[in-house]
Amino acid sequence: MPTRTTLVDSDYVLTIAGAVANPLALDFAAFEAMPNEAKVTDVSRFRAGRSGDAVLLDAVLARAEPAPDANYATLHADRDDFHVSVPLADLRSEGLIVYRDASGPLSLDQGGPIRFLIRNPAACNTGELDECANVKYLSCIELTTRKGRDTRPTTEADHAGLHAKES
Ligand SMILES: Nc1nc2c(c(=O)[nH]1)N[C@H]1C(S)=C(S)[C@@H](COP(=O)(O)O)O[C@H]1N2
Ligand SMILES: [Mo]
Repeated sequence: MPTRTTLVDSDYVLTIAGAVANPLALDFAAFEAMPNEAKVTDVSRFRAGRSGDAVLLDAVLARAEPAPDANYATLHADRDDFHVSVPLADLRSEGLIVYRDASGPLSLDQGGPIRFLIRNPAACNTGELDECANVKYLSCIELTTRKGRDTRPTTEADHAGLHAKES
């Protein structure tokens, strides 16, 4: 369960930080203002049960200008202290940032206001880009040279525990 049940202004802002020439702080209006070719509408096309519209991770990173030695992306969810760190090269073409649904910012029960989504994830705990990397309540994408913090569950028991807590 999320630690807070209410949302504060900073929950609506995604920061892009670390090994980038141009750090960013993106709010709802900034996502909306991205060009159409940077957008993916209706992510239920990729993932049954998910809803909302997204922007391409790659389009956001292009604005942030990753440093040549940025090898890893760490996806931070401050809200519940959940973190995932994956190789940037693998992630670039797969990553979507879901930020809205039909009525406005993505709802909390969908993992909003901002949620990471991998187009074709591996099953939980079977690879770097697995379902567990679909980080909810995304607050920051941090680029680094080496692998960063990763709190994904690694055992079946931890998984069962985390999933029980989610539902
Ligand atoms: N912030 C946050 N994101 C998270 C998690 C979490 O505990 N906290 N669990 C992950 C795991 S282990 C999985 S399998 C998926 C589950 O997504 P779903 O509940 O939408 O099916 O969310 C991932 N994203
Ligand atoms: Mo998971």
